[in-house]
Amino acid sequence: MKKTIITMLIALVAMVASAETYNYLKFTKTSGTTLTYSVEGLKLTYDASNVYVVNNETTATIALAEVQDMYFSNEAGGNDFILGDVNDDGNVSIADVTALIDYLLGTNDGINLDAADCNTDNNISIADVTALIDYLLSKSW
Ligand SMILES: [Ca+2]
Ligand SMILES: [Ca+2]
Repeated sequence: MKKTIITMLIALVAMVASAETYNYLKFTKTSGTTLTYSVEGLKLTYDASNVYVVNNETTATIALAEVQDMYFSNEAGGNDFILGDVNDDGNVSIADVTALIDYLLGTNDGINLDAADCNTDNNISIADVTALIDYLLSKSW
């Protein structure tokens, strides 16, 4: 019995040690998209409705109701996202234009920043709103 407990303790320590080597925290959302955050400077807080992710690169707000899974991984893999699906609901619509404009106005920080960079210049700006509207009208990027 004592041996079993010691073995379990060693296994536990090994798990903790290996957890420290993971480079990314990932979230799977109910919409099916995966969000990936580097653990560099990672700080996680939450309240009754949201989880707040802060690391050296970004800050993000994720609604708890939309979180299906949360896990650590060494796979960068980038974020799975649909370009233009700013509000991360699984499709690109006029609601994404609204979400993007709200973000630019500073009234909505809960958007998918990868999906919001519609013209893929690594910067979220009014040009992305234009690109998104063009996409909605033409259905091609
Ligand atoms: Ca959307
Ligand atoms: Ca952009």
